Amino acid sequence: MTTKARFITLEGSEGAGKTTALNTIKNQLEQWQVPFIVTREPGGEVTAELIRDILLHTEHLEAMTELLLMFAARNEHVKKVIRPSLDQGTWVVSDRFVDASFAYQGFGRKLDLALIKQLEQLTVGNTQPDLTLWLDVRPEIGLQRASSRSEKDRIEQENIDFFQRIREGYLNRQAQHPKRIKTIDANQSAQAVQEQIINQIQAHEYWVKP
Ligand code: T5A
Repeated sequence: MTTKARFITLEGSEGAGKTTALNTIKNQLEQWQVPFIVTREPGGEVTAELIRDILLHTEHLEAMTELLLMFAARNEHVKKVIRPSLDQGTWVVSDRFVDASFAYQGFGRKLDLALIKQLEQLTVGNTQPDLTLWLDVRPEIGLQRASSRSEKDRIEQENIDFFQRIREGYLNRQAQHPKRIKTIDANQSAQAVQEQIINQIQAHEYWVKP
């Protein structure tokens, strides 16, 4: 096992099962006895959490405003929480990160991908995840699961075409970053999803000895 702190992110559309996946990752890191924090986006830092509230609960936001607020929150999160944690040897597990902006704002809202790339360079820089687990669920299954929960936030109220485009966005990101982004078939049972996650974490080339 390497001693360098690592950065793991979880991605997926609504109802993909990120909550269960987070618990599985936490258990694995506890077993490895590495120090870690669990955080989320949008949010994960005091000001970023305030921005999250605006993002999820404002009745209407222009797509460009949504994009800029996502990155404003991310800038606070990266500079004040993620980077300092990694620098002091603490692993970071984040429920969503920059891939979500490409999928949701780029593909979902059809905003310019080159602009998103620029914003990524400005805010994230080289604080890129070492491993991203993308929980790939068919939108109709994910939305059905998510509907069993309480009130929908602003983004969850979008139609199925929006979530189809988000899936295309994640497929596109995975094709561009095949070593970093590992696909988990999240249409399966919770137990089967959990097994895939454990396998991917244990097998990941960055920290497992050959
Ligand atoms: N966003 C975020 C952007 O647009 N751009 C960005 O850059 C970023 C960072 C955040 C929103 O912001 C958007 C994306 C989001 O719309 P959020 O609440 O953090 O909002 O994100 P959600 O995706 O909404 O997260 P959730 O926690 O709501 O979804 P999960 O984690 O995927 O769903 P989960 O784990 O709660 O599961 C849903 C239900 O399904 C069941 C669970 O028990 C639960 O009841 N379930 C399963 N059932 C059967 N089989 C399985 N395998 C199951 N897995 C889970």
